[in-house]
Amino acid sequence: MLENIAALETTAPPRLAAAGSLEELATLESELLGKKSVLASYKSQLGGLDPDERRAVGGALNRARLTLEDAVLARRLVLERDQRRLQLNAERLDLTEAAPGNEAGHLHLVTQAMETLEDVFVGMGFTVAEGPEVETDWNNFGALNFPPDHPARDMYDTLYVEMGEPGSTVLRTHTSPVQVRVMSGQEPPFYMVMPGRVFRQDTPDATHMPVFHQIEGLVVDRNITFADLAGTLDAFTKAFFGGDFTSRLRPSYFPFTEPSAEFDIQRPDGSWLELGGCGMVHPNVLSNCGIDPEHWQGFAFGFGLDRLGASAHGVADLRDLFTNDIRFLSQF
Ligand code: FA5
Repeated sequence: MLENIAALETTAPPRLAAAGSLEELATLESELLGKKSVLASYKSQLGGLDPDERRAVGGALNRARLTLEDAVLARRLVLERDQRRLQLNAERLDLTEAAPGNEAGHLHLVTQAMETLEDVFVGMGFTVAEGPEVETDWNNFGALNFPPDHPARDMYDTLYVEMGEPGSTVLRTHTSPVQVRVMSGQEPPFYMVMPGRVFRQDTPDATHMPVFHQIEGLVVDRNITFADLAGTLDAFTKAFFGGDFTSRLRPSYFPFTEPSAEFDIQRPDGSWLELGGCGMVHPNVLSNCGIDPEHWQGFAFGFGLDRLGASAHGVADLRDLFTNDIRFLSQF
């Protein structure tokens, strides 16, 4: 028995190490260590041996079992690692290498829309600013002339962050708080655009996402009128979409602008698309940011970038933009 066990301890590990697949390894493991293995049968015969022999054979059996189990484990780790590597290679998506037959990665449709918009406004003399996605209630609402508990706050299904006093910190619901950051502590004139990600408790559907993108515009200078706003938006429409697009303003309401309007563009086929809101900066907002409304006037606007990018490419459902299916995204 002892000789057989010692022989097994020498011959079994190389067999296990040579197993070519996890299935082969499982078969060998059951043959060498399972209920019908030589080791198991010797173990069942231990009771018939005299005490000295039993101790010697029992010890040898335990050592052999441990050696074989170690060999199984070592081989399993190698085979599993190889299998993972094969799987990773099969699923690998190379977005960086522009080799023949291998398409190079490119910017997401919404990022493209954002960068094009920035370029158009930079060409019109604007500069670009950014703000944080986690905001104070004051910057997102208070400074923008939303009184506490005012029903206008219900226009936005706000996501609150557990930080500071309850209700004092939000995921910004629009890019308008960046206006507050730009105006507070700086002297006008301002000609700025502010792109970024915003958050609302909206259920995803064809035209709504809980996380989406806006670009904010702010102009503050002397003698700025509503005509400057209309003219700027029309010049932007022509520069971004081309000469065969026109725009219109419809009366609307925002607490931070007065008067306020919705800004729509008309496509060459005659259909209208709502791009966002705009208006003359409310005097209370200027005062809240330390700017004297007797001396300075301004206008602001905020466009939804996802709807803009989607409709520019005939994408009917916003959700398709964010499922990250490379076959879909590579079309744009
Ligand atoms: C605003 O967010 C205002 N801050 C815009 C503004 C700025 C007005 C400056 C005046 C002055 P509104 O909630 O309407 O307004 O959103 C603006 C645009 O964002 C909408 O026209 C739409 O294009 C887009 N939008 C709104 N909610 C969603 C959503 N859930 N998913 C995708 N786009 C959205």
